[in-house]
Amino acid sequence: MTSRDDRGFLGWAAFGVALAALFLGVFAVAARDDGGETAAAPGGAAADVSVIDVELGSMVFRPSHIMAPPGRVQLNVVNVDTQAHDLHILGAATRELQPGESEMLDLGVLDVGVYEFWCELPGHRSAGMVGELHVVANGVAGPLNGAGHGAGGDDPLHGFASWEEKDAAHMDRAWRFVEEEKSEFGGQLLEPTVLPDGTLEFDLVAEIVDWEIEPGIIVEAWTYNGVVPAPHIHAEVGDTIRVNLDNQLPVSTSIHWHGVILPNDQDGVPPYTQDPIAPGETFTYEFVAEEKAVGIYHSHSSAEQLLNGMFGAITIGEMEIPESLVEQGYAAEPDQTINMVLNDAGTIGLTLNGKSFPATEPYFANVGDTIMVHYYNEGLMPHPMHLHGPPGWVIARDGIELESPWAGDTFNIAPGERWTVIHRMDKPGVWAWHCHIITHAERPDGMFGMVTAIIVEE
Ligand SMILES: [Cu+2]
Repeated sequence: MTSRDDRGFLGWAAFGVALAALFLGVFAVAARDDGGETAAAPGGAAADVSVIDVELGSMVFRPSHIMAPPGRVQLNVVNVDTQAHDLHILGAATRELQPGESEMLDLGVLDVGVYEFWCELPGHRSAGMVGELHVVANGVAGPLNGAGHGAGGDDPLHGFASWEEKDAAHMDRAWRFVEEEKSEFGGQLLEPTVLPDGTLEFDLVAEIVDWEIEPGIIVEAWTYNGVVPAPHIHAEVGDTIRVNLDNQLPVSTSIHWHGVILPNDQDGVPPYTQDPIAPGETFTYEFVAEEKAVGIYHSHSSAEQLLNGMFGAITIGEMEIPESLVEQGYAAEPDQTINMVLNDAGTIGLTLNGKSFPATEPYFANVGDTIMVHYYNEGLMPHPMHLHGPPGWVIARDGIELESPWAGDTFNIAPGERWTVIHRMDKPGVWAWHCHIITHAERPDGMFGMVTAIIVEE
């Protein structure tokens, strides 16, 4: 991976102070209630044991989707139902628990992956008693959706000796965002080869690489061209797009062009529209860009491929800023357009554009700039994205321009959706930008995951 310091970011000390103060204010009030307990050592050392509460309810696990960082995992299984249940996972199981009974189930040391659990009593599994444990590199012990209640919320110091020590750990992570050298970012524009007939030809290689999501946290990512997100493909309406996909994965694959209008045989869904692309094979997709799009291309061959990194933006044409907003002082053409791909599972974990804070990309703007943000959710749950400061206007949903834009400051992007939002940055400073499921943005030793900031200069 190449190092990157082309913006003089290390000189942003003054903003760092503002950043730290800002983040303190934001998260100091956020209640820690992630339903789980990570035995984090003071100073933010990695967790040794993750203890997660799971309730056995009426044909349901609560929560049904749980998350943990790699390492030793224990499930505190409690039967709150009026009939017996058990919990099976990874060759381990609780005994048959009667109403009111509980058992601590030790799963041992787990590596990154998705592990199914279920109740083995006759008929219970098919009635819905199934769930998933997602072990992700930057995971936090608890429900995957960050909601719910459980053990671990009793210690406001989260294992630190004092509030000063806890603050120091939080400030350290915030400062790292400012001071630490950033590694390679994915999602850069992919330059096509322009053929004599005008066709834009793009080359993609599906391959597994080591990808740094946070300094020191390197995961096995499934990628296009070795980066997460995959390179950004852009064309204009009317262009012919040709994509050569070289499959260097150990399994078959395919690309679905989500949100792009194209002929059925280019839709990338084996076996309906094509055969699976075998390991070592190359397959060529070709279609005319018929309509504007804010699309996402991704593997349609397994959840693992997609969640572990095989996703990237494909845009056709530009979303237009409505005249009604231009009249209010927004620029007719954005000063900058930002693609922000959201993920929350697989090896990539809780990330913005394949990076977890403090490794996330900082953004820069000048006072008065109009920025256009395309959000793409490639994860398993909605993420309410919140940029501090100016409100935003949703001008397009899923690449379809709205007749009436609408305003807000928090936008709940569901899996598969793409929202286009306009902001005018009218006040200088460091403006935090994060998912507002707070457990996707903060953990006991400070901010992590789905957090970045935009730095606005006079
Ligand atoms: Cu979130």
